[in-house]
Amino acid sequence: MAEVEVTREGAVQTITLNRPDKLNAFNGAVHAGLREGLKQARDPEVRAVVITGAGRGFCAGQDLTEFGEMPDVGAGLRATYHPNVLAIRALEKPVIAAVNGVCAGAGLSLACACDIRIASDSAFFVPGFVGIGLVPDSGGTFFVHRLLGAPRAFEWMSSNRRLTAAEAHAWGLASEVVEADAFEARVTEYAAELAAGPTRAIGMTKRLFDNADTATLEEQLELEAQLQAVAAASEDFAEGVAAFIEKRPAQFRGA
Ligand code: LHQ
Repeated sequence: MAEVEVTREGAVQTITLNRPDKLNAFNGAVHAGLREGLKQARDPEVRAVVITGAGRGFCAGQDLTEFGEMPDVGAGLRATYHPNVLAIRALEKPVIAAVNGVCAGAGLSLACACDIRIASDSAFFVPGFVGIGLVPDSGGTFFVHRLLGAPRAFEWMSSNRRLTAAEAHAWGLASEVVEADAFEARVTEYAAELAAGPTRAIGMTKRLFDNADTATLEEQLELEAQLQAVAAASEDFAEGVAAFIEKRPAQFRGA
């Protein structure tokens, strides 16, 4: 069976990391499968993407038994992890990390690179890196810092403390925690809701928030004005206004 499975249900594409006996740890095949899945997700018919894991893990980070695949660590990161992290940020549509279980190391970085994290109550989050004498990579410092703020991010990432799903929720790392039995159904429902939204506006909102991290107020105002002009010219805006006036739910088409 493939190390990464890509399926599509309506406008939702699901990418499932599929090495359950290794808690879906990354190896070359997982990187390649994820890359292919993210490439397919560029299809305009796809309006929401879910990344999840098979079995009891989301992803345990780098496969430590196949570490030999990467004799030059810096080059290895650049060639494997980086393109996928950048591809998630470049997708102009929402990417949900459906954190079904254990989430560690570069698996934590992957979840944090996504736009939204929903966690099963059986999931837990652990830095991993410091546990084996490494620094956070694959965007771990970038995203965790932004999600939690520097003091909490540093304290956590230097401690290797296991966060329960409830703690992750309290910290704002996960937007929602769902009972394990109801998790899949809730993810399906949530992804379908997002996929029925005004995808271009949601995608541009993502771009704006990413830009806001480094922009000045003047630059941000300017980009907002530019992208609002694009949004205001979209079919979905016309539909949104018509639906409001006609007092009916909008039927967005992502166009
Ligand atoms: C694994 C793994 C794993 C292989 C569980 N590899 N088998 C990038 C590239 C360059 C440099 C290196 O760094 C990176 C980025 C990184 O991601 S570094 C961080 C790598 N990840 C870790 O250090 C986490 C290692 N795993 C753990 O600490 C634990 O397994 C966690 C806390 C994730 C889960 O603990 P448990 O729930 O107690 O499960 P377990 O430890 O029993 O694991 C289940 C199985 O999965 C087990 O195999 P076995 O044959 O004994 O059943 C583990 O060996 C295997 N597994 N993580 N990363």
